[in-house]
Amino acid sequence: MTVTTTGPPVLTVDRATAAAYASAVERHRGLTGSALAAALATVASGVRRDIVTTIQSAQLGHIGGDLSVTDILVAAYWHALRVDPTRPEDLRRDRFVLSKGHCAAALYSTLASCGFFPRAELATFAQPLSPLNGHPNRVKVPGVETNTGPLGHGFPVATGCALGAKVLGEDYRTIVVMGDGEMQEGSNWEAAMTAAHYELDNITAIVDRNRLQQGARTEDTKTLEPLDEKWTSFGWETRRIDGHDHLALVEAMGPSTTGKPVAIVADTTKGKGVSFMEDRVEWHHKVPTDDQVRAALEELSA
Ligand SMILES: Cc1ncc(C[n+]2csc(CCOP(=O)(O)OP(=O)(O)O)c2C)c(N)n1
Ligand SMILES: [Mg+2]
Repeated sequence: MTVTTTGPPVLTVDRATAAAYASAVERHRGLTGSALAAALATVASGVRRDIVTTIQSAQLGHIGGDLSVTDILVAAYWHALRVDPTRPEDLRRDRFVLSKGHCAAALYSTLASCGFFPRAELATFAQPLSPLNGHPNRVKVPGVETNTGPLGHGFPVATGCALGAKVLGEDYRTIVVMGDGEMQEGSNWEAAMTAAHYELDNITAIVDRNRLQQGARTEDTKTLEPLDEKWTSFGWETRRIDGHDHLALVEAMGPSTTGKPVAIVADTTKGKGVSFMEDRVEWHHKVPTDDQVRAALEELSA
C-alpha cells in the first residue's frame, strides 16, 4: 500500500491587500491629529470584528486579551513598523513579537488586514491542519517572527533580535508586546536587564496593562505597580499612556531619546469595544454565543 501525504497548507501573500496596505501606511505617515486617529480607528474596528468572527468560527480563543491589544497592534502595523507582506523574510524588516501568544487571533486578524495572507483564512483558525494554530508558529504563518504561547519567552527572543541588529550593524527595530500578568515571569526581567546592559535603543517593549490575567486581577495575584517605575529602575526609558489612544500609541512608539531601550506601559481595558466583555475576568477565554456575536458586531460597527 502506498501512503501519500500532501503536507499542511501553506499561507501566501494576498497581493491586492498588501498593495493597499503599503499605500495606506504611506498615507498614514503623512497624517497627524484627528485625521490619523480616524484612519487608525477604522482599521482597528475592522480588526476587532474579524477577531470576534474568528473566535466564533473556531469556538475557542482569548477574546478579552485580543480586544485589549488590538489598538497596539494596529498602531504598530499601520504606522510604526517597516514591514512588507510581500517580503516577510526580508533581513532588514522590523521585527514584531507578540509575547502574549494566546492572543493569536488578534495577531492573525492584523496580519491578514495587511495582506500577509488572505483574510478568508481566518475562518480556519485552530482547525485541523490549519497553519493558524491557537498559538502563533513562525514556520507556518508569514509575518510571525517567533513561536509564542508559553508566557515569558517572547520578550527574551525579541531582545535577541534587537541585540542581533546591533551585532550586524542593521537598523531594523524590534517591537514586543507582553501581557501584564506575563510580567510575573522572571525571564522577562532578565531580558529587561540584558537590553539595558547592551543599551538596546532599538527595542520597544509594550505592556498591555489591562489589569486582568487568566482568572483574577493582577494586583490580587502579585503586585505589579508601580510598573512604570520598575521599568525605569531597570534602565529603560519609560512611557505610560492610554493604550487605546492611537495618537498616544504612535507617539510612544517613536524612537528612544536617551539611548536606552523604551518601555511603554499601555493602560488598556480587557474586552475593549464590546461593553459586556469589558473588564470582566471570565472573557479571558469565554466564547460568545451567536446572539452575543451579533451584539458585539453591532457595537463594533457603530
Ligand atoms: C508559562 C505559562 N504559564 C501559563 C500559561 C497559561 N496562560 C495563558 S494566558 C494566561 C494569562 C495571561 O495574562 P496576561 O499576561 O495578563 O494576558 P492578557 O490579560 O492580555 O490576556 C495564562 C496564565 C501560559 N500560556 N504560559
Ligand atoms: Mg492582562
